[in-house]
Amino acid sequence: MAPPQPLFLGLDCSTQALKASLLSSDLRVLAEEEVRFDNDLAHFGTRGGVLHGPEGSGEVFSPVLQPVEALDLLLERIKAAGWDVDSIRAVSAAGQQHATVYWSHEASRLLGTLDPGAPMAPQLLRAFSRDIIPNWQDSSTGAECAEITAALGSAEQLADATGSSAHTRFSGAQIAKFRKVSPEAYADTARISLVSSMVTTLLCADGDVKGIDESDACGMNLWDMRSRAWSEPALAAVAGGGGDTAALRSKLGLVETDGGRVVGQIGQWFVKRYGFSPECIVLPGTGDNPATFLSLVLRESEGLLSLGTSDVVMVSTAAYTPHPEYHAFFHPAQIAPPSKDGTAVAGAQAEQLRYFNMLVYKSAYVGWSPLTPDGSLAREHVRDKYFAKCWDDFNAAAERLRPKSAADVPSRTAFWWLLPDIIPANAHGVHKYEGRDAASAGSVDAFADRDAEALAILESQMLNYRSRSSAILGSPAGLSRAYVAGGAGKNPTICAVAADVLACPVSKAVEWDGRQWGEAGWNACSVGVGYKARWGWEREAARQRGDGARASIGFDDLIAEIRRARRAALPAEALSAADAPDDEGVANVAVPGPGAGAYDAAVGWWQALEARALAGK
Ligand code: ADP
Ligand code: XUL
Repeated sequence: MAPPQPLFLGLDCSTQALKASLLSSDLRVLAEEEVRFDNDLAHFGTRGGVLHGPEGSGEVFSPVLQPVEALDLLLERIKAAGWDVDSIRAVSAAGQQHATVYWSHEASRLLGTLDPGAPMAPQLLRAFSRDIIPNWQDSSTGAECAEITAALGSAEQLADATGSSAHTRFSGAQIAKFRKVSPEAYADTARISLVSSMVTTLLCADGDVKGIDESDACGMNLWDMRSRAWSEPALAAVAGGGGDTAALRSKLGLVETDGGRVVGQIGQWFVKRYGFSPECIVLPGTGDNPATFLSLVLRESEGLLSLGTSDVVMVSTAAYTPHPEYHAFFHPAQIAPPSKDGTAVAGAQAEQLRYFNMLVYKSAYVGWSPLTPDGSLAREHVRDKYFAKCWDDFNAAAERLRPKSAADVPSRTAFWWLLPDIIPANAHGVHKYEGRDAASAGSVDAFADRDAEALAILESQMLNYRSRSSAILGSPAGLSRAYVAGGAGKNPTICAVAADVLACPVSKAVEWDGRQWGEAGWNACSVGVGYKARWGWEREAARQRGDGARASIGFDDLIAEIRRARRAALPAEALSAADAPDDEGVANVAVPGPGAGAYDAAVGWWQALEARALAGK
């Protein structure tokens, strides 16, 4: 009998749920399970996975035991669903970015002596020195942000060093606030994890608190991306008390610089209680956004437009181009050389460092509000105001006015900053302009042609993404491909305008389900770390058999190799289908049309009008 095929597990511990994806060796998603915090762990009383501090405090957090209990329940569900956990050979986790977890001095002993006869959560009651995890929506750390900024000099200098200017949700400010508000509990903290490294620690349950992943460390305002070491001035600002950073360094621990390094084996608790194989290896976890980035295997100059409640744009680059407006992170699956503070990577070959940049079009730092985001809710607002709440009417209006040739250069644009946004900084108000000359274009309250309202907001948002992604890439050509995700990514007109304005194909992940091609319906985040688990396993297996070259295969290369093999094995009907994608796993939902050339001439015009709107002129 043929040996069972190896399987791979990705976990996604985000704001509202803990999700699991089970992957085959050729990266097909075989099954998914989830635990939703509000409903499945109702005793915590969360809404949207979080609790709020006193009115006006800006505090948003979740109970620290929530992810631990969720893991207990998830494993029960996986068992009830009959997953072949004994065949899982590697696992990796994703966690909400920025959020910090505080381990007590008892944590190591408790983690190393878990009784497989009982669930994990009741055994870890004393493993934490803080009973909450501050959530990324928290906005209570304005003072600490100012201190960190001052320590580095300015917002520009902080962004230059750590990849981002100060944000209330970032870990550095959150740790500093905890130190001030609860000095004793802070002193009693043995280690500080991010959610991704916390789940990794639980998966190994060997008594060792696992290191923070270098890509996720970039969401802390503490990791100096140029020297690839903890930033001494940032640490000093967070540690306070005359700048003694040694204790904080030891709480933060080492940083994992190789996203595919084996950091441990699955814990005995998992083996004995749920039947996992002791051979199952654990790879470093990473942030939820980096994990989503991995699920699409974004290559240099490719981007992701996540058009949900708010818009998030990710851009993959080979160069480090920090800017206070957005966030720069290290690529989450690279074999980076050991950093000064990091762990060594035996036998691995350093590859060229890679990055991704994230533009978050919402005021997460002032707390979530239904009116805050400059994303779908602004689009929805325009739809409701001018098109009777109907996407079909909105789309028809935009379609009627879209440029039909390169000569059809746009002459109207609109900025919908219903509440202050962060990109660009201090953006507020609604501003509309009509006229091809930016300096003399008239400022109007509403366009004479109502249909222009639909096209103007879409073009303006896409010109924003084109303008800034081109600046990040250092090339006017901008993105070479844009993946779309989120609610508005289902709208064909929005995708078509995106393809025209960005002058590149707009794509989605697709799958052959045995009968037809369709949009991949899986949870991108847990699948992204599932790919990482597969990559780490391939390299570890090669290392064990002494194949040094294979042990340092790059993430993108391995995934491409697997996809090619999978494509070669597809039935003829899949390849001959009218909608068969050129690449296995990736299909274009829109490509630049005859009017796309019109936007080349519009970028500078739009930039000048954005400056006018910011100045309120
Ligand atoms: P979230 O960001 O909360 O995960 P989604 O990704 O599901 O949510 O996106 C929700 C948003 O998608 C809504 O704000 C809505 O405006 C938008 N949306 C849903 N359907 C369409 C559509 N056909 N066209 C444009 N936008 C849409
Ligand atoms: C990103 C951010 C959120 C969380 C969501 O900066 O704060 O997207 O990662 O879990």
